[in-house]
Amino acid sequence: MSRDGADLAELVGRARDGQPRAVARLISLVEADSPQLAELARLLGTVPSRAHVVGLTGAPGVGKSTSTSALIGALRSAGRRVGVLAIDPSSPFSGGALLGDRIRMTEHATDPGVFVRSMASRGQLGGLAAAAPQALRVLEAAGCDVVLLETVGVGQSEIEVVGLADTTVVLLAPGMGDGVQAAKAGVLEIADIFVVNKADTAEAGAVGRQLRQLRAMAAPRSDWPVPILHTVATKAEGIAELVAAIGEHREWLAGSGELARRRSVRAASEIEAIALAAVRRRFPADAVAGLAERVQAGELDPYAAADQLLAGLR
Ligand SMILES: Nc1nc2c(ncn2[C@@H]2O[C@H](COP(=O)(O)OP(=O)(O)OP(=O)(O)O)[C@@H](O)[C@H]2O)c(=O)[nH]1
Ligand SMILES: [Mg+2]
Repeated sequence: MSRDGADLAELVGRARDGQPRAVARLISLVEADSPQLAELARLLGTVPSRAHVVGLTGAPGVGKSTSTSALIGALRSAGRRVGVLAIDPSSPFSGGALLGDRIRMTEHATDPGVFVRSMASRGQLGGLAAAAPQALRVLEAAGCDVVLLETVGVGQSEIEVVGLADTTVVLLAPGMGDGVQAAKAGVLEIADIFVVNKADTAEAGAVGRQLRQLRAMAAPRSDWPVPILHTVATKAEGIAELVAAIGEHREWLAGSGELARRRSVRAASEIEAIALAAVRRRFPADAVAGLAERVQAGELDPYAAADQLLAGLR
């Protein structure tokens, strides 16, 4: 663990040189909500981000990790430097490490142009909103052109992760029971690209048809025509088309002004999360516990208690 600014600057320098251990240590600092994060942000600088952040989401077992691995292969062949951030919002511990381990064990393990890190939610106020953009900046400093954000775990957390991406890829697959069901439950609105994975299985055609029907019924969110692609991630089939669609979406984002809009929304959540965490850190020790006792004893209502807490900050 680096102890002072000089060490941190050295670490950032090594990350910029693309040293995987330095990248790993910086992302660990981010994950651990280190007091050095403000200094880290300063050292990383404020240039506009070049890296394209691509979120992959979908039900468990749909093929996110397999697709991520296939995408890394295709992007590397095209000479791009790739970062992968596996995010597990459901757990305060690194459940996502499983994915990192899996990818590290594949053919990309020794490739110096690939950085794979997993990050758990800090389980705090706006944990991910504050932590993930900073982790993305670290990966970008290390020269990543594309960062793949893979969600681990399910639920409304997927939506939170989507807020971090420039382009959101929603994966469906036959036999997941909830494939198209998930699409009905709001994923339709967040997808920039649909992928029907496991196209080598019998029911893949039916999933594609149902999805096309749903897409036809939904009001278009923008003039971006959301494509439905079919892949066999295990054989990297359809992955070139997916890479092409991701590239086209990136161009559309830039040309339409939507890229700047999405990134402003992301920055707003990040700023709020940082500010709220800073406020929380300034609560006097045990102040909340003391007020809570008075609320439960019926001496104080919770709004008055919150006012007292905030007044104590000034
Ligand atoms: N037949 C077939 N199997 C696939 C395909 N893609 C992935 N699989 C298999 O589906 C299983 C789940 O794939 P993963 O990539 O681990 O899925 P995931 O979405 O990352 O799963 P979680 O991380 O648990 O949510 C594995 O056994 C894969 O080998 C495909 O295109 N066709
Ligand atoms: Mg996975």
